[in-house]
Amino acid sequence: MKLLRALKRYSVVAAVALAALSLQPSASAAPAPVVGGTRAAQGEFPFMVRLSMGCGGALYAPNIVLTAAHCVDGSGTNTSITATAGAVDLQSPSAVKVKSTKVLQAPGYNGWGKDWALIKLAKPINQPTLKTATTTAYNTGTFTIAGWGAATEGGGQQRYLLKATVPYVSDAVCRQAYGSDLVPAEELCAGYVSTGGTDTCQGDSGGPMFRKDDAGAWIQVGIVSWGQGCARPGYPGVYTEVSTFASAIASAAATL
Ligand code: 4AZ
Repeated sequence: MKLLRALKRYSVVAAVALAALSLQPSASAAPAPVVGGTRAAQGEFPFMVRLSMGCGGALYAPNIVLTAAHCVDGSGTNTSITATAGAVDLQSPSAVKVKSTKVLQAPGYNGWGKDWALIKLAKPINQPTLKTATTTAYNTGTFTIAGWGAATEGGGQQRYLLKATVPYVSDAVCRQAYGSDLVPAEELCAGYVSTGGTDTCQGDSGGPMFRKDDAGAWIQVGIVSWGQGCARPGYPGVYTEVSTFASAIASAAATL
């Protein structure tokens, strides 16, 4: 169990190194992205953010990015993170790049659950924000995942934003994979348990898992957090349960 978490931390560090060293252009017949997905269209998920430490995020407000606690180092002044938004192609001349000013890591975060953090930006990004779930109403169904992370387990980071859909996995089924490593009140699982093949992967951490609400608007229900490898049968992806933390996130955002 500690081993799993150690692997998770290692993979994030590896993702940073990969992001710095080998941002791969993807060919037109690209292999499955995110792991098992396809390329997102320009403007399809305008709230998506790539963070320079090799994580994803979503615009919570024009000047605040919601990401994972394990993507950041603690709380306080931080001008070292660059957020890139507004383009599916990270190398697009029209991509908007904004520096951070502050980071707020979830209070009480110790590597188990509570995997959320906020990053304040030096200026607002003129793109739509992603609404966050405030109740459990949307915590089941089919979810969309997106990111610039690895398209295969151990593979390189992506230049183009990739997307896929994954079904909800119950806590009971998820516990069969992860036992007491899963914190069911704070984590949601998703994936094709029997087949594998589609999942978030290294470098997607911090990005949103989302679906449509009853009004047809995208709503964020999860934050990419961890899992055993990527897209393996029997091992769904684990996501921070946003609805559990909605009020804590709102309170924290108000202090930034
Ligand atoms: C990571 O290290 C990571 N398959 C993200 C998601 C998953 C595993 C690892 C889930 O960023």
